[in-house]
Amino acid sequence: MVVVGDLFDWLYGQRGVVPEHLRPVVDAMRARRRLLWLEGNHDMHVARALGPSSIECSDRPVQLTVAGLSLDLRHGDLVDPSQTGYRMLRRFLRSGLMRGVTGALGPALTQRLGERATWARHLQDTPLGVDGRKPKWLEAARAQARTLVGVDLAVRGHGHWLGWWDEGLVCLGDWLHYRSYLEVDAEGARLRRFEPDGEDPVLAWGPVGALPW
Ligand SMILES: [Mn+2]
Repeated sequence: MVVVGDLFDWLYGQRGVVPEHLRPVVDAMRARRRLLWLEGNHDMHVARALGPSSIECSDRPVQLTVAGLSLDLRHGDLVDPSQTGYRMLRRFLRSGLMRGVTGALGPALTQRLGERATWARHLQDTPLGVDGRKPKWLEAARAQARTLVGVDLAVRGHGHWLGWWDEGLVCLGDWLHYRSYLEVDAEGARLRRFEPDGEDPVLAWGPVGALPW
């Protein structure tokens, strides 16, 4: 299992601390035989939070071959090189200064403030019920996917553009409407929707563009 980031609204990892309300999800992940967690822009320093763990973490793009398919896995917040302001914010959040500040605040306050700031920003960017998908992000993600050599599928999160494009771009993570995931096995790849009861329906077997929001 691979998580392509932003599993939580906010997780800034401090040594050995997983906030209590996030623990059931993390425990379920630990119970998997093998799990790779790619950090997003809402989950940072995940390895530090988890401590020694069966969960592998990465803050870099990862390439994996699964059942003969070559996958390029990234969260996707860096697909657009023109977003210089965002890149500065990202660097700050991962800086030593931020580490010092969060260390002084302690885990509980860091969590509370982070969640509050994230939620406020979310409401500002995309008021509830508003389609927050940015066409510019999708264009950048498709352009980046086109530059990748020897990659069958470029799997991204971040943009909330659930869908599959001709370049091999697969975007996961809508606003929990589809509860979607990509399944890869010897027969190929398909997008599915998680159903708690019964079989998970297939959403796409190949490029279909964006699924309805
Ligand atoms: Mn993101």
